[in-house]
Amino acid sequence: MNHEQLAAQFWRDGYLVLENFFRASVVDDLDQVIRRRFGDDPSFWHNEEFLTRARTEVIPWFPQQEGLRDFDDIETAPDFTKLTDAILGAGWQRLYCMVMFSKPGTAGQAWHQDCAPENPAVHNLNRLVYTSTITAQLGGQTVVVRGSHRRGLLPPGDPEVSFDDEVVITPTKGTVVFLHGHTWHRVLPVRGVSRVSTNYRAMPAGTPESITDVCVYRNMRYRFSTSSVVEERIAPS
Ligand SMILES: O=C(O)CCC(=O)C(=O)O
Repeated sequence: MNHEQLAAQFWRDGYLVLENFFRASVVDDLDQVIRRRFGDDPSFWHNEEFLTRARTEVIPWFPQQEGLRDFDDIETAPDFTKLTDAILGAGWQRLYCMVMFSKPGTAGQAWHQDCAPENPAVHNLNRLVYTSTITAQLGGQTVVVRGSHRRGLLPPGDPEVSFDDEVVITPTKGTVVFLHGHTWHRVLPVRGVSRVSTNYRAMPAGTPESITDVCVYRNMRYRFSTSSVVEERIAPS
């Protein structure tokens, strides 16, 4: 694996898709841990205002913060770390491991940037691991706008309307997606079965740990720590 070449591709496009990065046997075990934890019909974690306004129906879980060690091996896998070194440079830090679960028949995630893009040097890095295969039929594909990590603020507008130049990613089991926090991205509605992704978020040296507290949607900026809208970007309907 040529880490430097892949890092250059990441910085050109704002994302990088690596199929078969992890063996099925490695991610199958994690998928079972995740699905056992959530069961068939978990309750939402975010409040009603967020679910409605953000058009984002996802339930987060931070397993390492509960002392679960099952998620550590992936995080310390040599190529995973070396690629992060090549992308973020010396002194980068891990943020947290967040599993995201969406029930069938839910909205997915509307367009967002994980953090404010005003300062291009201050950002997080999503390191998404897919433990089960997503298909167009099942829904839940991840959609990005190539190069948008260099285009500044996600334009205000309808949270879910397509961009002409969007790219739809349909990850298979074992795929890893590295995604810049300023890249405009979303998750399509989930239809067939529940959808799972596991995000080992990281950040460059010197980035504040609160980097992902305020998320930018097309209709608002939302602060997770206080569960509040901190900026209306279009008039609420
Ligand atoms: O689950 C995915 O594919 C995307 C996750 C995402 O949008 C995020 O973590 O900000």
